[in-house]
Amino acid sequence: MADFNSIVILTGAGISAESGIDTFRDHGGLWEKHSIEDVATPQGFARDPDLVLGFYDARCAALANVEPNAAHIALAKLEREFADSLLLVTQNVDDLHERGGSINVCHMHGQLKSALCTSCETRSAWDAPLSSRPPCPVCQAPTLRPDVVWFGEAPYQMRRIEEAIMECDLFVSIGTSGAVYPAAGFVQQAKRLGARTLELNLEPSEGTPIFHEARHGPATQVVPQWVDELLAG
Ligand code: BJW
Repeated sequence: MADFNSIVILTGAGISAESGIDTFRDHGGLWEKHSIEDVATPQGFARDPDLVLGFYDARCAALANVEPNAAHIALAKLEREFADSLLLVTQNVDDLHERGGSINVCHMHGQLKSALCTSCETRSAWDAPLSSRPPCPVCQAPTLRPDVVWFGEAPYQMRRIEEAIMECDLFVSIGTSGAVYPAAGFVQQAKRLGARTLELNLEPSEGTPIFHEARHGPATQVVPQWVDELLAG
């Protein structure tokens, strides 16, 4: 097995694209169809909660029609080999890493299948529409919102991620444009602390020049190939 003691993998929407989930910034992506300010900010939610709840209800329901792909499955295989020495951090709010077999997934931007109560701040596993204003299972207030991180909000589990980045000797970014912080800054942090850095993306991203190595192509091809190389090496 390859000579790395600790690996951090960051995934973005590109890893789920071939499963049929829209990315955000590609041609035809979500931000061409919806305004970020309207659906991905706390201010947008305050202005028009029905619009926002409908947007996330539809995306949550759509998860029933998609399956994990070869890239998700390859990362689960890698996790089985590296166990606690690998942290899989995803910006994605879908559940395809878990359904692909990954166990220890850090969802820094939250999850579609979770609801956050704005009254008692409890996060509850949730798999039903929120637009009908169901009661919070803990405090009963009808104040559930999607448990996703909007612009201006703090991402989840930042301490855990930063600790893993400090320790890792390999940082791999998969299927993300590198347009959104703090995730976009992880590669620089890892590199500065001495980790080898690798980008796997469909095409060169804004951040490509920062990485030691970049491989471009569809995630379902480049990810399983890289995992096999790493496990053979
Ligand atoms: C394929 C492929 C295939 C396609 N195979 N690849 C000015 C400067 C710096 C920062 C800021 C600034 N002004 C404001 C900020 C901060 C702000 C920010 O970054 N803004 C930018 C616009 C500049 N960030 C925040 O507000 C964050 N919070 C924060 O910073 O809090 C402060 C804090 C920090 C640390 C500790 C404590 C406090 C919150 C960001 C929240 C982002 N939320 C969203 C929505 C989540 C819910 C939802 O899903 O609706 O998260 S936005 C959206 O973008 C979503 C994604 O997770 C995120 C990243 O997108 P991603 O995954 O990269 O997708 P795309 O579409 O951009 O790229 C897809 C890639 O895949 C492309 O490269 C394709 O080529 C590739 N691809 N097909 C392989 N088949």
